[in-house]
Amino acid sequence: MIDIKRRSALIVVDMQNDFLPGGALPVAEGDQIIDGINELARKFYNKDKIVIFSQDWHPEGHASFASSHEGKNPGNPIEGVPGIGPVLWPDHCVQNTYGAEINERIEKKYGIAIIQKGTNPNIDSYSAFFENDKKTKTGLTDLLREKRIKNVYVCGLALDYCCFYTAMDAKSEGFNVFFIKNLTKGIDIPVKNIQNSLDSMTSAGIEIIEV
Ligand code: VGL
Ligand code: ZN
Repeated sequence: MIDIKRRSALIVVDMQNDFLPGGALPVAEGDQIIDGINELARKFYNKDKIVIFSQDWHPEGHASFASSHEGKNPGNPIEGVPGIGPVLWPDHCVQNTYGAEINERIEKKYGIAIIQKGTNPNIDSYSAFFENDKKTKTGLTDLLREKRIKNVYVCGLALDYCCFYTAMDAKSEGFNVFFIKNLTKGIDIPVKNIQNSLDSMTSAGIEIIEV
């Protein structure tokens, strides 16, 4: 197991039933990272370290759902709708449904906060820091600064969407960022999206690590 730096936050991204096998937008093998996340979260349950969960939390009829667009299916590309895309999704993580719940096997007791995102019906929010318009804040930066956090570790689902954007925004917000590759799984749509995401993070100065 890695040596975790002082003043570190672990962001556990979207470990919700809809992103797990059997869910509405399942990430292949998403369940295989649960035990490892719990084990790591326990190590962050410690002086000068914190754990934060994010939760995709859409209203019914959200603009990222294919069902909200006449003649579109999940996976279809969408262009020209600000804050939405590059593809449309099946209905998922609708507020107050079972699919939106963080999976019961995830040890939520280690967390100090749950950041909900994607609540604006017209804009998606892949990142736990900003909505996809890059303007509307979730409050995560302020929370981390208030807790005097310097280092952000990212794990969860999905590698090439919410984990990727969360890590990139953490970096641009001035944190030192570690992306825990073996505690995340990807969607890989469009093709090569996982590898492209990893390459972009490396170029941005994010350290890709395994624990
Ligand atoms: C996510 C697609 C749509 C994610 C959320 O958590 O990675 N992906 N909404
Ligand atoms: Zn979503």
